[in-house]
Amino acid sequence: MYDEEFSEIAKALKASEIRELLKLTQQPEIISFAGGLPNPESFPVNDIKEIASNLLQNEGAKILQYGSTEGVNAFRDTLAKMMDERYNVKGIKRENILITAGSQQALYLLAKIFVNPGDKVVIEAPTYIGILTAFQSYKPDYVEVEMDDDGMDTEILEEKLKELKKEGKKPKLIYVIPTFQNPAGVTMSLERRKHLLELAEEYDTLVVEDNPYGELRYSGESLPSLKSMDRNHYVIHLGTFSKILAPGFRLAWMIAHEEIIKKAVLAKQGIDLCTNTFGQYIANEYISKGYLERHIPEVIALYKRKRDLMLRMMDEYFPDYVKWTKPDGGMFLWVTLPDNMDAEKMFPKAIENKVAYVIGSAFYPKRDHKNTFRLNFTYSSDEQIEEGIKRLAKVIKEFS
Ligand code: PMP
Ligand code: G9A
Repeated sequence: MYDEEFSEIAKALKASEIRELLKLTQQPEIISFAGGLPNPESFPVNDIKEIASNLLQNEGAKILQYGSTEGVNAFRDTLAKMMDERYNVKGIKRENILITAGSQQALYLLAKIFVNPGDKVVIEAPTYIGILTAFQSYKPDYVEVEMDDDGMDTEILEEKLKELKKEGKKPKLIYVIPTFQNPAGVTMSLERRKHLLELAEEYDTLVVEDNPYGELRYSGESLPSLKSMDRNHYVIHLGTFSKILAPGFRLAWMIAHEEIIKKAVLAKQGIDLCTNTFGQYIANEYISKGYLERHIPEVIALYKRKRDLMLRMMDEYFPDYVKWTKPDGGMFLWVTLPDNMDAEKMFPKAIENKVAYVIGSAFYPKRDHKNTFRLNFTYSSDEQIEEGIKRLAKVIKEFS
């Protein structure tokens, strides 16, 4: 229907696997390890109620008004301070920060301002489904770089950059989720972080550091963000409140060179004029009162318990021909079945057994690597994790 009316871009739009799965897994009897949902127990409802009602009482007129496209100034200043004090990112000014409606919107803005059809964009393989959705209308040509337990293999990246250079090509962006990657759960080592930045400079290519999970570390040593090591404005850093406060706010921030922020602001003006002002004032208070600093350890304690439980259950119940990553943080782990098993074909069996995951091929632009899938360990209750892993182990054994 409406074939004559819909644009070429609209005709080419495809649904995000995760968004579609969310509908399916909302059935209450299914235990879902699919969506990357925070646990609702982690939402600080009472603190937000207190802040919102004080704000409404004292500053109602201001906080309900339209705001500037860049974001509320006081909030941007708070974020600049937070980037300095919490993340050791120095020299950030208001002008380097754009507030976006989730980092999903930041990804969309980056596609809009950087990508022409056929431009090379380097991604980790596997990568976040949402970048494939955000970039789809801009038709990039993806260059996939494999990962191992230390994140993106930068030796392979170097080879690929060299090959491209020989052909007279240079990628527009290198997109990475260096810390507790979605979907693989792995973290890029310090050596590779340094190497990646050296390559960015040598090949004069921008790096997008998407960092929704960096605060959620349950074990191991913390590592510096790429942005904190970036001396020459090669890194565009994306942060979000979705996983440390609540995704319903749709609040995130982009940090980049002023000229990039200016262009992204122009792109955003045509999309939504500005990000939700009320939410920005609430989040600003939440940080300024020290609530965020107090809250993050609570989220970490909850998710550490869930990660440990899922790993323990998998150790006990999964057959030994199945392999999986052991994440030090974040929300996901990545499961690899033997080569001859197809997690896509197994999926209906999982649903019959009332348990869900995301098929791994959805995280690859070419939809290969069919023997893999992703599990989320943060959303389910402890009882659901125990029962769900037993169900999944049974499905795998019956299917193999
Ligand atoms: N990037 C990555 C890697 C993600 O995992 C997510 C959410 N799952 C997002 C971006 C988008 O998050 P939001 O729009 O809620 O900030
Ligand atoms: O689409 C969503 O709800 C965000 C979740 C992302 C993910 O599961 O990776």
